[in-house]
Amino acid sequence: MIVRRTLVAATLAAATLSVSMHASAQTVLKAADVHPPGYPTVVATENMGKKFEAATNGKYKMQMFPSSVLGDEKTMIEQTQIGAIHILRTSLGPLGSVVPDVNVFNMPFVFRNEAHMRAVIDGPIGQEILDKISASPARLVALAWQDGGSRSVYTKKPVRSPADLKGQKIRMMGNPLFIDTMNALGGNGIAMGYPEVYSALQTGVIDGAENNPPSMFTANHYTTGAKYYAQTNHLIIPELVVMSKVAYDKLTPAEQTLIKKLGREAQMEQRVLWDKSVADYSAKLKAAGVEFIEVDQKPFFDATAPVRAKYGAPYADLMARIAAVK
Ligand code: GTR
Repeated sequence: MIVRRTLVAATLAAATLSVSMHASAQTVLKAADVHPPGYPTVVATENMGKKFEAATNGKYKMQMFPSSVLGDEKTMIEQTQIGAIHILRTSLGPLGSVVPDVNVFNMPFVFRNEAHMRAVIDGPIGQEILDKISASPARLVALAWQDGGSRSVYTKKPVRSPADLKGQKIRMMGNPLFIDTMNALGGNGIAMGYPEVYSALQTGVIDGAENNPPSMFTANHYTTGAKYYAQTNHLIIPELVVMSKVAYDKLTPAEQTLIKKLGREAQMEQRVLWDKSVADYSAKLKAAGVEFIEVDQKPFFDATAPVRAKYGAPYADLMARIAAVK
């Protein structure tokens, strides 16, 4: 039944796409993001679309569907795979369930800090992971990276060490790796889509979540009583822009090269916007009464060693190459 429904949905989506891509002179590329208008990822992706429109003399126009209006990231990844969404900005987190090779970047403390993560994604290893996504059976073409900063835990009771997480239900992104990470830290990891986190915090279904300051602020999570932001920085997960292979294959070779080039430009543009937004939203959170707690990262790092051992085992060489990047 589920298989049949998926097939019907896929056929309908493909039909819609071919209509939208051929019926008029202008092709609308549907883009999506969980974040609201004005968020760095949304702005950089929109600007990529505007440049693509200008460079193709209006042959293509990108239409952004922000604020999770098309669903959570798991749903949107599926819609992108079948061609119902053409361009998706997503975290690498939920993509790990679809393309397991990307999980190397999803491991806790795999990057020393954000500068290290940026050096890796900008270089050959970053390109290799993009290429693995595009070459996988997932029917996605990885265009470029974006920045999601560092994720830290926020709760209604202050957390200063892994022991303080005991018994706390913490929302994690949908990927078993993250549940294992939270459980290794002593908490109870609960998988949940991003759009549901606010009400789950409000109703007490969960005791906390983990994210970067811009997300914690723009999704209003800080208004639910989860006002202790423990700077664990346990995950530094790059984000990315992918294109549906259905849509990508309809571009001419020159347009394919162009969209990748513009994706790389968006990667650099978003980074500047990102740094500003982390500073701005951290200040806003503090002004709203959120307490930023400095923690000793070592016990968090040590507690998650089994997760790196388990998920990193098939990628020992790659992990050594990541560690060697200056
Ligand atoms: C944000 C990220 C989103 C999404 C969200 C989440 O930081 O930008 O792509 O992954 O976190 O926690 O689901």
